[in-house]
Amino acid sequence: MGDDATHDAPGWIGRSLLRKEDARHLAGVAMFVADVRLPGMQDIAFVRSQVAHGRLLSVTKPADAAADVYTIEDLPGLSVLEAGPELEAFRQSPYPALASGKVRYVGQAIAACVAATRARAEDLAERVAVGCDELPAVVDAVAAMTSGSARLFEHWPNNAYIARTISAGDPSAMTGAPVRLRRRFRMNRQATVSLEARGCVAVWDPRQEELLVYLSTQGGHVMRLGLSRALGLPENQIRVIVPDVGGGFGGKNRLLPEEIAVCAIALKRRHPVRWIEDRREHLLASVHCRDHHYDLVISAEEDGTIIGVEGDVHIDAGAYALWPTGSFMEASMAAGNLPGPYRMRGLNVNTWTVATNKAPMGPYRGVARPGACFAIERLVDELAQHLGIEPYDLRKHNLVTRGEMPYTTIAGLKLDTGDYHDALDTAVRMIDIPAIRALQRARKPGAPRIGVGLAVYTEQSGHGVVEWSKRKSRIVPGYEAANVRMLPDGSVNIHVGVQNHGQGHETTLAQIAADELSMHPDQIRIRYGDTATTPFGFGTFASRSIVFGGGAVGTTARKLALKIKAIGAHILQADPATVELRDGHVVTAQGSVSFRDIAMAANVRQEMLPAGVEPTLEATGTYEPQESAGVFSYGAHAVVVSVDEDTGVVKILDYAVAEDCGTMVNPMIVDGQVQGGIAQGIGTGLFEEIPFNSDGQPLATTFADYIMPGATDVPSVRIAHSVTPALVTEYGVKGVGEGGAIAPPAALANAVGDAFADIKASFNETPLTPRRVWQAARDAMLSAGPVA
Ligand code: MCN
Repeated sequence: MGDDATHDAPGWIGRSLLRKEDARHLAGVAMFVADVRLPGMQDIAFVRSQVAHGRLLSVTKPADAAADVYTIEDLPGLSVLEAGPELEAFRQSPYPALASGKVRYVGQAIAACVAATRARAEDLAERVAVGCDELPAVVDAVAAMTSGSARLFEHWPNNAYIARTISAGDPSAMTGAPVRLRRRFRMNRQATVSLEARGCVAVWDPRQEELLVYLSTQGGHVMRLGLSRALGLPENQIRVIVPDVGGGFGGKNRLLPEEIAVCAIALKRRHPVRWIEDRREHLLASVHCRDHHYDLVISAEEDGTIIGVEGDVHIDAGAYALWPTGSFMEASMAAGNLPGPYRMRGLNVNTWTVATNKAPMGPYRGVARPGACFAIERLVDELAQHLGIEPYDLRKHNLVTRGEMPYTTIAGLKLDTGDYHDALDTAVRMIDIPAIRALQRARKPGAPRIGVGLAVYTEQSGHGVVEWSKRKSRIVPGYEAANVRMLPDGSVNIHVGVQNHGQGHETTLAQIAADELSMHPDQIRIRYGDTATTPFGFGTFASRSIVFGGGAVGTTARKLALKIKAIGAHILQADPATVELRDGHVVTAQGSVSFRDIAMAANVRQEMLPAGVEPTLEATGTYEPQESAGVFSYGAHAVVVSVDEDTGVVKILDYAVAEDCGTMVNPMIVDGQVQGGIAQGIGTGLFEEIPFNSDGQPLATTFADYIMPGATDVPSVRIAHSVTPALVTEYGVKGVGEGGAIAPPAALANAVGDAFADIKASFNETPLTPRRVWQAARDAMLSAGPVA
């Protein structure tokens, strides 16, 4: 493990150590699901629906290979999982492992074909004939809620999974406000596009009498629970191994029907089967995300004091809710985060989570907050423009101050610690707004337009039992567990329930344990991703691992440290209260004994232990923060763009971030998380979109049509950190995994808006493709009157 050059912290926490896991990735010797090779393994290819909505009439198998083609009728005994929140008002959308009766989106799996290779399985799939009676497709979430719309589920009264109103404060203050601006915003549908797509290998192991499943997921234990329920197999007869995972970003935190089908087929065939999702399947039928519609009014005083926000939010959640929790958080989080980091007196938002004939929606980095941030930060800029105030000044006027912390927003979120003004000031200083204003004034006709955009965000992280049970989640991830074990040679293995899939936990969790045990992180290995060996845990999502997993590792290592001290003191014949741990030794003023000798005694020389002390050096513990409503990281993004008026192409000239995630365990990893999140936020803001035609056919199912930001589109972001430790977590940490992705769409749209401020063009739909930018500018020019 490499060391950092700039370390000034006393222990291992705070050091920019190189990531332990990178060596195998750089050498190309990591092992992903697609690298798993089992004797006799065969491949699965799915027959998928060609239509968005239809009644399934027949599935005809080729006569010479009928036994290798599975429909839902061939997999009896599977249970359909209830998914979504545990709320009576939430309507169930039964999602069978393979289509039954109806298909509800293009790409829904209808049959599974097994063959020696994927190519042969695909050939077989092509020979399966599907008879389908096509029905009108529901493709627009707002229109889906009108009375004439076709219905996805006949037993529902309309197409809403759930409709809720979030209301707080004084509605009359908003309706009677001196300034009221109404705007519509749209954040279009995306895929999660992890580098590694989905994958599942399954085989019945007759020796262990268990189903062995290799799965690319963000949480093996929770997926095992889902598989157990769907397959009707006890959990102690399912072992889920999660090898290296090439990113998940939220999408791999849901159980797919394909994964259930693969396991069910493995139980029938008694030889290993696998399904490796290809990129087309990923874009077509994996977890989709974003897809928000906002119709909002911001109300304010003439001096720019924001009064409140009201209006409608429609979330296009696609055809089914995925296990365990579906997409239900999207609407409540979108509405709950609309006030952002601003003081407000009123909030009144009607939300609908709508079923449409599109692939099911799931969480994606930031979950709802990129949409909410886009809406509120665009509203702030629109209000600033309307009132003739600098957007920076309007933000300063309304941002919650450090002195007001802890501050409960009008939506009930408790912003715990931090200084939003300082973050904004820092980002603005880094970007030098006066210099940009001077550039804008000096612009020659025909030259690209320059604009600067700001966005401030908060990132709720480390939320536990209070928050998840308030949301009526089926799974309440209120704690994490760790098992810390010192082996006879003094080296340490730590098994955790969180699931590293790119975040660097092998390094950061080792840094925490290294501080607690006073030993080198190289001697500590973090192990995860195997339900047979790790304690139960919820996995990695919601930027929770540093708070929960880090807390579990730290507090459990601390427990073990006490035992190490007791044994060491006994060997040194010293009072345990007088010894301390130092660099792999228990030391007193008189002498020291190494962990190696202590571990030998504890594990294989029991006679050396003090009376009453159990052998072995092992501790298991769970951890939850002192308060479970969450701790809020935050930051301000400032971006400078140039826009070509003739083509609408946006280029990023500079990008600066001021962020605060409390104590940083590994600042280099934090920077990487911010930079990576921003790359994805740029994708949302400028490039990525799955449009649908009126028949519900997706129009971007390859990388030729689904545009990802490339290396030249993502700038090297300048990042400034401030550190306001959280008060209720171990070490004062707050999560950081999603923050980078929240603000970029808002900051970019504000920058493009600023570039066209003279003609008051509005850029309120993402991604800001060249066509959309050109069109919005054109519309504004035309409505401004004849061009001089
Ligand atoms: N960290 C730190 N100090 C802090 C906060 C975090 O050193 N104050 C480090 C942590 O130790 C960890 C990393 O930063 O190594 C991220 O920690 P955390 O914010 O707790 O987030 P999680 O580890 O729980 O990861 C989940 C988060 C989410 S929700 C998405 S989505 C996302 C993200 O992480 N998906 C990712 N980052 C990703 N990075 C990669 N490479 N791949 C993904 O799929």
